[in-house]
Amino acid sequence: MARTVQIHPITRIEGHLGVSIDVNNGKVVSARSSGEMFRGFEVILKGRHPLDAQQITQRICGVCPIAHGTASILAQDAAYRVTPPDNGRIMRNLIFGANYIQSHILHFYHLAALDYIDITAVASYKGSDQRLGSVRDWVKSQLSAKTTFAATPFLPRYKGTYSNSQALNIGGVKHYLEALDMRAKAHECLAIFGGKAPHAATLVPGGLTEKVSADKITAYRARMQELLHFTETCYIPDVVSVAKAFSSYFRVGRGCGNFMSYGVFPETSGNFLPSGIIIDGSLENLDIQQIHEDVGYSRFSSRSGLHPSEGATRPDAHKNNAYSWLKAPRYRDQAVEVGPLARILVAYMKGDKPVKREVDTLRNQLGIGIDNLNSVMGRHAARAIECRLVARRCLEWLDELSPDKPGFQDYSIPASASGVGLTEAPRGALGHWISIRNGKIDNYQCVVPTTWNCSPRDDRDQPGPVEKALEGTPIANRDNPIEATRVVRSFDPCMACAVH
Ligand code: NFE
Ligand code: MG
Repeated sequence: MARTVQIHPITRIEGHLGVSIDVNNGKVVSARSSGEMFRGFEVILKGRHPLDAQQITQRICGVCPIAHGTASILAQDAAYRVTPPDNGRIMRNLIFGANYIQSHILHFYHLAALDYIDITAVASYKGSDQRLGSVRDWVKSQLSAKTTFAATPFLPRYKGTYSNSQALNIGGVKHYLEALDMRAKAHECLAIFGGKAPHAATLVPGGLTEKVSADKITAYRARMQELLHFTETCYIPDVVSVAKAFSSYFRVGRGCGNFMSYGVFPETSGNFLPSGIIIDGSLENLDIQQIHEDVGYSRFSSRSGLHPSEGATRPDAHKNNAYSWLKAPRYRDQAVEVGPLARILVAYMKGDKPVKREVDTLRNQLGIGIDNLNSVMGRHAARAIECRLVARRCLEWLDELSPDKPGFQDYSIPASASGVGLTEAPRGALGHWISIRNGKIDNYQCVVPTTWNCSPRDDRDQPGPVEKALEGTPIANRDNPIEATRVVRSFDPCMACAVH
């Protein structure tokens, strides 16, 4: 008989996620993903001045604020019919690119790597690195403590198989510490054109309020070169080492098989990472009219199945059968996975040359097929190669800036207007829908990456992408469901965003 195992809360993710899995004969037979804690940003925004939106929505999250700020100003660009000049478009890309890199490094080292790297191996570290020495002394004190561990990001942890390579374990912890410095550098890049980090002050419809100058370009370039170097010499090699040591995870965590990208980083024509949807096994152009959000199992009494342009958010904490504060977004009634893997697969299927080169190099290194990317390790690998692609492109964008030209195009705000802003947050497809009446926000709806990925069942009882990916996961020990947490973390969930 199936036994239900609760993993609640899931640690080392952003926000409050509970997962319940039914395990039978050593495998997950069904799963439920619950987003906890109502937030209410869509309610807060009603009646506000439209220009408050890009500041308020950035507060949905401290990890991907630029994604929300960007979606908001794109929605307003559309509503006010304004097109930013090239400098504005490029500075927006530079801010967003820095935020991507910060987020991807955070996810691998500070959230996911400890599922694979054995922190206790540092107890035998004999080298002279001071910071590693401090970690060693702390690990030793924890291992010899008679009482239970204090809760930390490292210990306690689930029992399970961790890496037995000293090089990977000690190197991984060393890079964990260096990654903290790298994230600070990425935030500095963001602040050079964003004014401050994490929540940028300069994002406005029509472009950006910051001006281009040679010293800003130089300051950004120096830091971005370091970030690219770290990505190429630490992040990608560490992901490859983990992937080789845990290669069975190229067959675990297979998702729903549908992948969507709205496209991101606008160029003079098209996007650096293209839009598209892989659905029913083939690549299609996006049609955002096919998006709706169900609330059959979500704690909302507003109508189910609404398109976001007419979306409604009425919380109902005690609704029968509801088990999540996430709505269930669907495309043509189907669950869809979003995120770096979706972006990379869409670009790959579109024949994007730089993406194809990265993916095929990685596949040769690891001896895997394209189908294996739909997995736990595939998601980590896609995120790492995307980090390199974005860092390289950021360096090129710097050369496209013109210090003597403006970054902002003026506009006026109509009394009534509406617009949609579609972009790709680090975790996947993000859309903001704004409608303005009498100069105030009449309705504002966000459909967010982790809402797609961690959604509960829809009105047709179809599971969300994470729920689906958990099905079939082998669980060696029901008291230590480490395999399930590896599946969930591979999606890099952010419940703060997902609930919004
Ligand atoms: Ni709070 Fe976010 C990203 C957005 S995820 S991290 O990336 O939008 O739902
Ligand atoms: Mg919403």
